[in-house]
Amino acid sequence: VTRPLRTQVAIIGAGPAGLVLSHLLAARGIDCVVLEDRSREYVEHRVRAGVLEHPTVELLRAHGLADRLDREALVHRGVQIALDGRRHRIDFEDLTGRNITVYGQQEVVKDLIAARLSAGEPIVFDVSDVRVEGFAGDEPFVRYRNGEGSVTLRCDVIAGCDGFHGVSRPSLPPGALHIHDREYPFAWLGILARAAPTTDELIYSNSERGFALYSMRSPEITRLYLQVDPDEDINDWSDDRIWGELTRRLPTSEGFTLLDGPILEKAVTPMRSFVATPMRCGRLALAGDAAHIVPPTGAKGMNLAIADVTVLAAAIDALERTGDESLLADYSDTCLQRVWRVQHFSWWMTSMLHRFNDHDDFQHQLQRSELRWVLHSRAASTALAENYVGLPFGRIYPEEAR
Ligand code: RFL
Ligand code: PHB
Repeated sequence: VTRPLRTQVAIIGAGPAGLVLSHLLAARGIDCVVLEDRSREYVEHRVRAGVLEHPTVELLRAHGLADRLDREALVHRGVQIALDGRRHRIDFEDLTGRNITVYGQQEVVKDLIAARLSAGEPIVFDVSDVRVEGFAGDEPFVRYRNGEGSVTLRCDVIAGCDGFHGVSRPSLPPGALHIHDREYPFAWLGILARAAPTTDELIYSNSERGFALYSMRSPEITRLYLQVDPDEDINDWSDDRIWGELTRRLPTSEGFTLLDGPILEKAVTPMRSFVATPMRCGRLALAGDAAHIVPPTGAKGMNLAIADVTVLAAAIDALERTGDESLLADYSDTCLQRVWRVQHFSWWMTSMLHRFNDHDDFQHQLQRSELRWVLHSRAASTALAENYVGLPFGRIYPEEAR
């Protein structure tokens, strides 16, 4: 057993939320320790999201964290949506003056880890038995084990950035949280393939056989997804079956070629909408997937995680600098404005693009009508574009009284 350590902020989890928070705090001269239960190797190679919103890129740039991103990432000025094999383009630049950036989440994570370690700031990987305690009062602490034994880390605030399966959310007292959630009758089978992308934009395809998404990571790597049953066994999907199904669902007859290649990675991801409220209990604040999950159709999860921690960093700054707890008290309400907007957008994109119950013809006709309206009306396309490129961080309805 080692003697208790002390820091200003204990951050649980080295995903996008925890790592970005560590940089935002460092920029304000606030000390923190990031605790991660996986290895550095593991978190740097976990394949996940790929789309960065405009405000996310601006934030990374403003903190000097976008050098490699600016060299290597792909800027997309719009997105394509296919219906019945016909492609339509939503032009983000024209509709909003903004764009999105395609850059793998694990690349963001690598850059954030490298920048923090090279500044000599701590990230403790491979910890175990993490426990968050004392947060109902103003002397919270975290207990964990590392190679040397059991450690107690005292702090002013604990940031629960440990994802959906972390320890922070389950550590709240029973009854402290209200859970709002929804499950969908499908999942996504995602692959990463060594094959050159043949368009410079993503294609979201609503087809009679189910949803498919054409995305990419680099000029050599494509990222593709298929709607499948939630209990689908990945072993039933040979590479040939995957490519065959992608060919049928993507708009391949209309001047778009799907190049295949070796599949480097495949996995089935369940789809879920989930919000735990409030996002704070005393000195424990939840951020990112620890507090909420969105279905991936809107490409929002990583961006929303980063939006949360910008609010949290400002709240912790006020507390540390002047003892003012009011921003921390408002943290949950401030975040939830944007969280619910993004929840709605992600649910809306999911509902417009997937194949639902075959027997509900009325619902099916409504879905097609809505999607056609979005593709043909400038007002409706603008609504999609504005949400997709990313709403401002912080309070999105600042005029509403607190
Ligand atoms: P993370 O990334 O899950 O990080 C949490 C970290 O906490 C660690 N951890 C613990 N550490 C210490 N002690 C414990 N007890 C711990 N328990 C867990 C974990 O190892 C991990 O390192 O959460 P964070 O930071 O909130 O970030 C959220 C995002 O990762 C997530 O929302 C996105 O990946 C979602 N997502 C997408 N988001 C986008 O913005 N754009 C996309 O295009 C997009 N596509 C996707 C996605 C997620 C997917 N999957 C597989 C879930 C596509 C997929 C397929
Ligand atoms: C991805 O490239 O992984 C990706 C892109 C768009 C989404 C979800 C995932 O909506």
